[in-house]
Amino acid sequence: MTNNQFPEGFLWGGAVAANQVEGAYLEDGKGLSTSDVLPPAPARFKLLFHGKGEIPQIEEGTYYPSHEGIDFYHRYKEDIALLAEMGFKVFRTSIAWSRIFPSGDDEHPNEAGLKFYDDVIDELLKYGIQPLITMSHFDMPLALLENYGGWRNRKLIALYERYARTLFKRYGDRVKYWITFNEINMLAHIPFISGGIVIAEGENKAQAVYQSAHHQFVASALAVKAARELMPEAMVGCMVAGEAIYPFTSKPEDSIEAMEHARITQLFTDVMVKGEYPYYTENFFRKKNVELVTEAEDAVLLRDHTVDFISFSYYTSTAVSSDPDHPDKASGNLFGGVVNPYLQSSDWGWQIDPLGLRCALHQMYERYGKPLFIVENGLGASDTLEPGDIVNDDYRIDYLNRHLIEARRAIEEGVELIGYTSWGCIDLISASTGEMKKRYGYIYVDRDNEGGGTLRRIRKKSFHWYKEVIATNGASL
Ligand code: BGP
Repeated sequence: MTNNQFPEGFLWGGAVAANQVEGAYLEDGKGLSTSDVLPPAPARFKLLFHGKGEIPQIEEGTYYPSHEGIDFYHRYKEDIALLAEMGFKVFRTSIAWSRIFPSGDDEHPNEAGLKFYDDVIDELLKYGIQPLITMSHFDMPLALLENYGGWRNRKLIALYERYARTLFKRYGDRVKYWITFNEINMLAHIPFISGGIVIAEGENKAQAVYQSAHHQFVASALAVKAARELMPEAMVGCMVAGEAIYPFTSKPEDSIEAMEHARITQLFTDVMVKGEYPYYTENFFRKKNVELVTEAEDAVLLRDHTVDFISFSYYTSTAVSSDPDHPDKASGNLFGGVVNPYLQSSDWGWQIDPLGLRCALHQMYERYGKPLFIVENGLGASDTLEPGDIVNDDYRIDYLNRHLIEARRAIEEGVELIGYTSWGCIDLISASTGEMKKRYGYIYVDRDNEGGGTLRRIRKKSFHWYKEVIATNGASL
């Protein structure tokens, strides 16, 4: 690492997810997925967090932007060419489980679905871009929820393992980097989209959440095991929504509260990285009235098949207060917390904290000592397309620039960071709002919330900025 550059071979790129870009939601044999039945905001919010006690259905008369996405399904060649123009070394996308096994438990995989990802992967490799594949990113076949109850049912472990083995056999010769579940810790916050679980009226949510999480942990361990057998060179990672956590004041009670808040995510990472539940689990579960149902072999599977790297998203930090009546609750932050008076917020209320990224990197590296990969980071903003096809997104450049400088500092300070894929490198459908207008991309997509627009792709100012960052391996920051 010289002249302010990142380490040699650093994996620069961007990230998207199938259900937020592909569209073609019922094409070529794809089954309905849990993300397909989520309407845009405001109706979406309630479903994301709590469900309605029943499985949502597509409502006639409602427009679902995600059903067409940005039409990546048909335009991936044009999009990948633009990513290549920026000099991407890696591109993170997910595979829609419902394209491969439309009902989740079908006897045979859907060849047309498999073929689509063959084509995407080959197109990436044509430009020397490594695919980083998330196997489950906020979607799963809806039939698994209807017929099994989603991840609360242990039977999903075997179905996921079969799905994983199908992917590894098909793509293992070309894909080195894999992630088993996107933001697995978000199960604790948005259980429907994250785990395909609907919480019934009056049900103990924590019981459903942690039982489902346990099943995902075992499924992930079995995927790691399968990867070792089928693709010995592959790297399999876990993925969590990351955050820096601060006590709101120096009051000791706030520190204790912040520590407890951190444990929610640490439980997820500990199991997948260290291979066992952390020491505080028994008490943590007792307080939440959780009684985990496990099988004898689970502990051994978890212990023997831990991940190779830790990937995480980072958008914001969280200030935690012990005062339940604190007047300034953070809005838009899925982690909860209160407003941090030292930080500014995005238009969606997410507080902007580049130094927090450096804290998060250190906290994770100190705890686990494994390679880290930032697989999401970025600013959701509503851009303006000016005459002459110009998008002056200086605010985005500023956000990304400041975060990358902190990432570089963390590397200088000794953290092993292997790559950075900013979120939504091309504009896409927002996961939390289901809408198009919250944009993250270097590439503008001419599409509005109502489905209007030509879908044309336009390079934003940040496109040229990022190209330079990659070309200089970070020295231009
Ligand atoms: C993460 C998800 C992504 C993504 C991102 C931005 O939680 O992994 O899928 O969308 O957040 O969130 P949003 O789209 O709500 O702005």
